[in-house]
Amino acid sequence: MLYYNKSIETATYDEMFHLQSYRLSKTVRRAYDNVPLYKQRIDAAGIFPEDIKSVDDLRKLPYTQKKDLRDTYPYGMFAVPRNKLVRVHASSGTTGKQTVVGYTQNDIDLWSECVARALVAAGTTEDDFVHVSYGYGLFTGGLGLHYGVEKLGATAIPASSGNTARQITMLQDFGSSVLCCTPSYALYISDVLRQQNIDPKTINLKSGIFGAEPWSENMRHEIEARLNVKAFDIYGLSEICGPGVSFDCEYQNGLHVNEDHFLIEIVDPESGMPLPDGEPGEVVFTCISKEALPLLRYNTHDISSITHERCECGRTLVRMDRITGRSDDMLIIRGVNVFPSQIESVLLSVGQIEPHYLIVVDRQNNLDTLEIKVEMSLAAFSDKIRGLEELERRIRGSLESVLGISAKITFVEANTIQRSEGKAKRVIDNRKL
Ligand code: DLL
Repeated sequence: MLYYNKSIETATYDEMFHLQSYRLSKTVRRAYDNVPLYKQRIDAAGIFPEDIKSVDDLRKLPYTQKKDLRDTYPYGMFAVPRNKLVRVHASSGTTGKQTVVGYTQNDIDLWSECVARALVAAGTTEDDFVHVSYGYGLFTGGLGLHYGVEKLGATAIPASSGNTARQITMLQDFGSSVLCCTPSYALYISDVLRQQNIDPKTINLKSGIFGAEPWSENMRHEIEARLNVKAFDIYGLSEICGPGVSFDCEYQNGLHVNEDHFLIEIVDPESGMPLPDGEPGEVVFTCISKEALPLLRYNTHDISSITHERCECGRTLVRMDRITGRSDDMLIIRGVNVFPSQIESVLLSVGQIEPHYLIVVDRQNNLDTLEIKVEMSLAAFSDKIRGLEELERRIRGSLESVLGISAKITFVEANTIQRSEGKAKRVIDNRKL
């Protein structure tokens, strides 16, 4: 099976444009009639819902922010009566109240199809046993993947996260061929395999579907080598539906956006103006099929760029570049803008270290300091001091030449940096305390 929904995934530009325009105009009308915040915003913008006739009119609409969901917590932005909801999820967020999102039965069905498309693009078939180690619960990862697996007709193993030793036994015994979890949990699993002297080849995994946090191309290579799998990226966020907003295909060349349901724009973080293909900026989505929570021009603050160039897989769906980070996670160190994923990429290109690191930013005497704690491989750690000095020099040199920042590199022993079963926390910024 090449595609889950061939007519959509390979639609012509005109077909997609017409479908999107039809859905967009209907959604704007529904949002206006049912969500007080949208009526207010659309009135304030001096437009009428019927002014939005096609995708070309998208720019006339006001933006939505996470704050709007918080201000109307918990259900104020739902466009359907509560008895039409079949499920709610919530994203924790580090500050403030949770963001609550809701789904009608149709919303769950379309979300499951989006995930099924991602699974098929990663080579999953009805014959596969899919081990889902994203957390089950209010987080959309576990149930999102689960419903997609069932929609496809493959077999879901709802392992959830935690108890890694038991997960490994299940991977060995249950015949799982696909693993779904965060990239950092995939690494953790590979660590435990090593500790237990289990050859990953003895587990029959062929692929991994990893997402929910930024990860670099070098991290992809690392995970592919350690787990003996092909690693696919999957992106999404609760506010838009959950995992499956966009997904990698076999060419691993950008993530195809399910744009028959979610319109994507890239906007300049400063001016809010939409940017052309190829230029990085903040990712903005408009939901055009969802019933319960039809967010219009929702600014995710994730950073990416898009391309309409044809992909070798035959899908015509617009592609977004892997997320480099969130604009609010960007570190400004002595005036230089850096994303943690860029640091990760440099670290992993140097070799001889484990893919576990912690970035510590501080301010001393009004000057920003950057320390990167890096785990050494066991072999390198027992190496002579001269070898370590040379490695430190190489890492510092690469950081300076690639990112233009200097950093203190501290080597720590293997297995001392805290592992993550979900989204990893890799930055400690003491300046904000
Ligand atoms: O993380 C949904 C998800 C679950 C996606 C499982 C993929 C797999 P939230 O908890 O609402 O939803 O967090 C959404 O996580 O805005 C990004 O900043 C980040 N994120 C999600 N997927 C990726 C990815 C889920 N593939 C936030 N690459 C988003 C980079 C990602 N960042």
